[in-house]
Amino acid sequence: VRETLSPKQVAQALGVSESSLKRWCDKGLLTTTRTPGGHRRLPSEAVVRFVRETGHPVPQPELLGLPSNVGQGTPTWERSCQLLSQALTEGNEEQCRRIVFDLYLNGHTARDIGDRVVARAFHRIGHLWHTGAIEVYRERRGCEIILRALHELRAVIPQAPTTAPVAIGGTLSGDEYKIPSTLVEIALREAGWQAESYGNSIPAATWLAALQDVQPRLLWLSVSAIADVEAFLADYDQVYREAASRRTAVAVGGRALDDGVRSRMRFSAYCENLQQLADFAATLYGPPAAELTRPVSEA
Ligand code: B12
Repeated sequence: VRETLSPKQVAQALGVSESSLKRWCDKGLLTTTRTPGGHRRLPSEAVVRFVRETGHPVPQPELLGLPSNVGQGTPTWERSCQLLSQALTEGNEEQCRRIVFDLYLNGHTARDIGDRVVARAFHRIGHLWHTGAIEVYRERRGCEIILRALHELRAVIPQAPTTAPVAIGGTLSGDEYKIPSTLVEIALREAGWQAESYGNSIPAATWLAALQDVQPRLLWLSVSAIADVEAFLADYDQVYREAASRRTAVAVGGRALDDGVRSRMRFSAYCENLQQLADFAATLYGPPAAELTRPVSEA
């Protein structure tokens, strides 16, 4: 996704004249910036926001750096999930990007896309792998593809102001699962936070240093794999205690946190999905609702 665009590029992408586009900019419907030379530029996130709010068609999405044929038709959750798992296992990257951006441009939230399409598609893929229906390389390649698409999605989510609270997170030692934490970061950014994922397999000691240096309002830990429960609980306890002593909220989630493990942990919130995280995060910080005013058809 291109970072900033010229009025000409945006007008062509939206299939309107340059003068109509400039009128919309003057009316404040589209945010613009100026180059040092005084030329108007449009941040791509502002263009995406305009399309999501107005439902304006995008006949040439490639000019915005978006997948071709995006924004045509109204996608449904079930169909999107089915198409995504198929495209991921086939390694069809363009189709994966299209599915994600179709939903987003249609006004759906990134957290719903994560919960209702990405997570479900990977659950299907996990099942296909488990039953021997697909080779493991298809699953791994699918992970790489979705991570690239999610980074593109992240790039069009409006940046939070520097006054917004900071959230950091990732996984503890031994947990290589990248998709959940990437989704958490995106969901928190969408909720108006300055959220940054620090990545995977981070030892407890260095989380303590991060809590000290960054002093976030919220720490999230995603837990998809636990090799040794006792070692995990000892690591986690250190991190939780440090966070609690700094009044940093701790949100946890992930498929490895079964009842037995969870009952031995302390946390501010345990979330089964991104919607629950957004609901919890809103109790800590509530920026003016960034939700769309346009009604979105229930897919
Ligand atoms: C991709 C994958 C991997 C990849 C991940 C690569 C990467 N770069 O991320 C890697 C290579 C690490 C891997 C390895 C293995 N895997 Co694997 N893997 C998967 C797979 C297919 C997808 C995982 C995923 O990312 N899902 C997408 C996310 C978004 O979904 P999610 O985790 O449910 O997350 C949602 C919620 O849980 C929640 N959430 C999650 N974390 C958090 C955190 C917070 C703060 C919040 C608020 C919410 C939240 O929000 C998310 C969105 O709704 C799953 C299948 C499945 N059912 O998920 C198998 C699966 C988890 N793997 C499995 C297995 C067996 C393995 C291996 C043992 C295989 C092997 N023999 O080597 C190893 C073990 C690794 C280990 N150390 O434990 C099994 C586990 C079975 C079991 N009983 O536990 C599964 C279920 C596949 C299967 N059906 O058998 N795997």
